[in-house]
Amino acid sequence: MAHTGTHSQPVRACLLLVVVSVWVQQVDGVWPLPQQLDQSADRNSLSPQRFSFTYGRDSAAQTGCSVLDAAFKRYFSIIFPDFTKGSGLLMSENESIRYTSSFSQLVYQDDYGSYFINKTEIVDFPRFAFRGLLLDTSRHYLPLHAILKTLDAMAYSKFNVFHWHIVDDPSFPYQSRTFPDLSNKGAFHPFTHVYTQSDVMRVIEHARMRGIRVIPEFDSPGHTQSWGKGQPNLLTPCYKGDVPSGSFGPVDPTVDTTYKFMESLLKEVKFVFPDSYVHLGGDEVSFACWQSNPNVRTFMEKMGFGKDFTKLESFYMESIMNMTAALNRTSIVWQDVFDYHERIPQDTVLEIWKGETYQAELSRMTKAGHRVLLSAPWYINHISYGQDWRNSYAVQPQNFSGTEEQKKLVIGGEVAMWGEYVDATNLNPRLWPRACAAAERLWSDEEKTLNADLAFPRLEKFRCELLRRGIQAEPLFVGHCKHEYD
Ligand code: CP6
Repeated sequence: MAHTGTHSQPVRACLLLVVVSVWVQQVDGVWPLPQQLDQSADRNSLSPQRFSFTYGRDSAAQTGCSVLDAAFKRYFSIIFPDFTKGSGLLMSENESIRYTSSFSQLVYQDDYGSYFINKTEIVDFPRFAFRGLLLDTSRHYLPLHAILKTLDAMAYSKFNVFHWHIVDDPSFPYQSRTFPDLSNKGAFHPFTHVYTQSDVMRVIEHARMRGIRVIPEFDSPGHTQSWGKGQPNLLTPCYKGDVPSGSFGPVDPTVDTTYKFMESLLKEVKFVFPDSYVHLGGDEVSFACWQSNPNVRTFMEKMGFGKDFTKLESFYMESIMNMTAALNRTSIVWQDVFDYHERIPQDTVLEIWKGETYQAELSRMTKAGHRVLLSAPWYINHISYGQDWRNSYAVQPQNFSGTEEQKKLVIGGEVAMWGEYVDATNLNPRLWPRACAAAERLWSDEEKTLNADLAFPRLEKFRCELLRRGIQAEPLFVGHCKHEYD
C-alpha cells in the first residue's frame, strides 16, 4: 500500500503535536467554552503593575460603568492574587462582564511566579439567554454569606439567573413588610433564620454587579404549610367526615380573602424584586384536602367544575397569573399548570421539572406557543456514585420533535439544588463543579461541546480554579490541583 512507505512521517507529526499540546495545555481551558477561541503559542508576559482593563472604542459601555469597573477590580485580584492595585483587555458589548471571567482563566503563572497570557482571540455570546440556578432556602435556611458566595461562583460559570425558591412548606424565611407574621411565625427562627429587607437588597445588588438577575418564587397554592402559621384563614381546613381534622391543605381558592392576600403579597414582591419575572410555582398540589372540605365541594359545584380538582387549581393559578400581569410582571410557573390547563396567558414561561417525559413536554408546550425553561435533567440535588456531571452535559435542550420556531421558544434552563438534604455545610461541594456541566450546555456551541471526554480536562482545570477562588468544589475524579503545591 502506498502509505507504508511514509510510515515515519505520521510519527514525526505526532511528536510535534505532543510538544505543542504540552505547551498549550496550561492555557487551553476556558469554562464554559467560548463560541470561538483562537489561541497561539505566542506567549506574552503580563505585568500586574502595568496591567489594566479598558473599554473597547466601539463598546456601548464606557468608563464610569460601575458594574464593569467593579468587575475589573474583582478580576484583577483573581488574576493577580499577589497584587492588589492596578487594573490590556478591550471590552465591548453588553455581555462584557462575562468576558472578564473568560480572560481570568487564560492567565497563568510559570514556576517562578511570573504571569503570562498567550495571544488569544475570542468571539463569544451565549447560546441561551436564560441560564439559571435554583436554591431552596425553605428546607434549610442558607445564611446570607452562602448565597452571596454562590452568586460569585455562578458568575465564574456565566450563570445569569438566581431563582430564589425562598419559601415553601417547612419555613417562611422571607421577612415581609406587609405581613410580618409570615416569618415571625413561619420561619425556623423569627430573628436568625430570616431574610430581612436589607438582606434581600444585598442579594439583589450582589447579583446585579455580577450580571445576574434574581427571580423570587412564591410557590402556591401547594407547598404553603409555613404560610398558614402567620396568615389565618389562608389555607384550606381539611375535614375528617363532617368535622375539621385540625390539619390544613393548600391555599383556599374559594374565598375572596385569599385573593386579596395574594394581591398584596405580589404587590410587595414587585416592589422588592426589580426583575420582570416572578415565579408563581403551581406544582404538586394535593387534592385530598380540598376534596374533604364541604365548602370547597360546594364551590366546585357552583363553578361547574364537577369532580375535577385540576379545574380548581387552574382557576386559582389563572387568577394569580392575571394579578401578576396587571402588575406588569411576567409569570413563570411549573409544568403542572400547563398539564392541567392548556389555556394560560401566552407570555407565561413554563418550567419543566418532571424527569421522564421532558422531551414530549418540550414539544407540547412549544407547540402551544409558550416559552419554556428546562430543569428536569438538571435536578442535581440528586447524587450518585461516579461522574454524574456527564449526564447533565449530555442534555440537548433542543432535541425534541418540533419546528425551528418551536426550538427558539426554549429560552434556557435551570440547575436545581433543592434543599431537603442541603444546607450551608454541603451546598458548595454538591453544586460545584457539577452545575458547571449545565452552564456549558447553556452557554456554548452545541457542535463544539459534544464530547464529554474532551471537556473533562478543561472541567478539571476549572474545578481547580474554583478552589483557588475559594469555592469548595468537589473533585471530579482521581488527581490533584497544581496550585495545591505552588
Ligand atoms: N419542592 C417544590 C420540591 C420539588 C418541587 N417543588 C421537588 C420535586 C421533586 C424532586 C425535587 C424537588 N422539593 N416546591 C418540584 C418542582 Cl426530585
